[in-house]
Amino acid sequence: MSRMSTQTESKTKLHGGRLVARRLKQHGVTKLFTLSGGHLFSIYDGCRAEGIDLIDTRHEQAAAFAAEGWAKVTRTPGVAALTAGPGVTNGMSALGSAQMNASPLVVLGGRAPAMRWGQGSLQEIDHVPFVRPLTKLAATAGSTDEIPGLVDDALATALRPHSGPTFVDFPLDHVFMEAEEPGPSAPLPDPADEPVAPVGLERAIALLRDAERPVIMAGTNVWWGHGEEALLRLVSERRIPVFLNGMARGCVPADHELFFSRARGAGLTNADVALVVGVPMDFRLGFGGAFGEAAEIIVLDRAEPLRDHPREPAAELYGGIGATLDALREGTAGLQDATGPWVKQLRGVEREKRSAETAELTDDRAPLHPMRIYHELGALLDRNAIVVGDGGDFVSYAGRVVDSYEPGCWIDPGPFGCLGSGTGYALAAKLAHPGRQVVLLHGDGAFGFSGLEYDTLARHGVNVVGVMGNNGIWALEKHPMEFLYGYSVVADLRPQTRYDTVVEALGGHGELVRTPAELRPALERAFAAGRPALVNVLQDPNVVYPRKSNLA
Ligand SMILES: Cc1ncc(C[n+]2csc(CCOP(=O)(O)OP(=O)(O)O)c2C)c(N)n1
Ligand SMILES: [Mg+2]
Repeated sequence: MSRMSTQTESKTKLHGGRLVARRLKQHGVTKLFTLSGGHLFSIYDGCRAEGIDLIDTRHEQAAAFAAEGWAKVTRTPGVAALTAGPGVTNGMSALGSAQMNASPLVVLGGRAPAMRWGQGSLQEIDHVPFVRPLTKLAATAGSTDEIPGLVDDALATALRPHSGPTFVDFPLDHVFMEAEEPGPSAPLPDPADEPVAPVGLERAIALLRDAERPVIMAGTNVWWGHGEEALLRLVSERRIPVFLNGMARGCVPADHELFFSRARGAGLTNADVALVVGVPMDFRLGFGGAFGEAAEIIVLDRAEPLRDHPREPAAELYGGIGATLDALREGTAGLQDATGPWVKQLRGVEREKRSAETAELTDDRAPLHPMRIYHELGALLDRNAIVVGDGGDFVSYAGRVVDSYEPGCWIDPGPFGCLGSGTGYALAAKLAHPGRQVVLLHGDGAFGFSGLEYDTLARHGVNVVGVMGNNGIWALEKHPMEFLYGYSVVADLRPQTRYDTVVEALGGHGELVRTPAELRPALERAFAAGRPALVNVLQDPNVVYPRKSNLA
């Protein structure tokens, strides 16, 4: 050990950065998202030697969100390397986000050298205590020999249920020195191996079998747990209306006869039995209050919850989502004969609510109504287009009206709600699926956090199409504050800023849209531009999103 080296080849020993890269490669990692820092040079050298692509951003936040986005669209670990000190602190919002989204994000940190620890090296700070509350594993490599095992552990722990972020940092001396590589490690955990929930099944089956108005409310862990096919089978064969949020969107296609979105209020409040799968009863479900008081709740998740359920479930199932959904389907033969009137009732509500949207979807005003923007955009989207949302009200509207037909097609920040996450997510989504449309919806406020990443998109030839709802305000804050106080502060932006010319200056294609008639041709040019593009759509700031609550 202990010879400083930047060589990539050595007969029996490899430098620490090469060891990092070899473990990543063995486990199928093909991209490393990063922003340069000397503490990371040996990891770059290792990646170069092992053929792992280095994708460099303009802010570590974007690198870390890109890694989380990679995880979201591939269901494999997304990996970011962040330099010591400020590199790691800049990645913390993405760690918080990944924790709430259960995203298998792996952050590799640079770190001041161990041999000088405590003497005041550049950027010397102990990351572990401040990333630990955000991660499932946070550790420092104690020597070069420890590196391979720690990288294996960080990847496997990130994937194991409940999935979530992990962190390892590498002291400069350890990651530049050499050690022998141990033999190959165990393969990463596979959700297909997760067994059926060992308890609760009989009770859950009994509840469902007697139901007349059953619903399924499914969320993000269905996607992480690879439960989408079993979910579709259960829904289709037992004819249970289904509502989706988070990363479960698209698990049942939007045009499936049992999929509902506008009828969610009616469905959840009037259900007699609700199967809540892969999603906590958090604010999005009114802490359980979204379901009627008399509803019997069956909870299914990949593992026991990280916090107590806000209301008592009638049955709890913790195990493989696919296996358990299949067992529920097998145990409830005949249920489909009972749900006909209920499905019909919800379909009526769904139809009525959808037709009530027509006026807004075709609204002629200039600057535009956000619904009109989505009406025009929707007409150009492929069935497997990936839509990333990053903004306030503009994205809330999208969440209501943009339909998903396949899972992994709707990417939003999730319950952490971090503005600025979208550019990293979109970068990763398009790198993972270069043949598919990737559309990035920006609020004009949100754009400020990561708009300079169009430089990253342009440098790496990643042709994301951005669509901005430019209302010159932080609408999701301005309107509620005016409602509460009769005035607003710190809620205004410059009106009509030419973010499209900013994107042009960064090497992209820009479009400015002032009227509805200009929008579709501008979108078509953006999709055909052969460069990352931003369609800057001037949007009416007076449109108030019909919001019930946003904080609790
Ligand atoms: C990092 C971060 N800072 C602040 C907020 C609070 N916040 C939520 S929505 C919003 C307004 C977003 O404005 P914009 O992106 O222009 O979208 P609009 O609501 O105008 O459509 C703000 C400031 C947040 N969610 N994340
Ligand atoms: Mg705005």
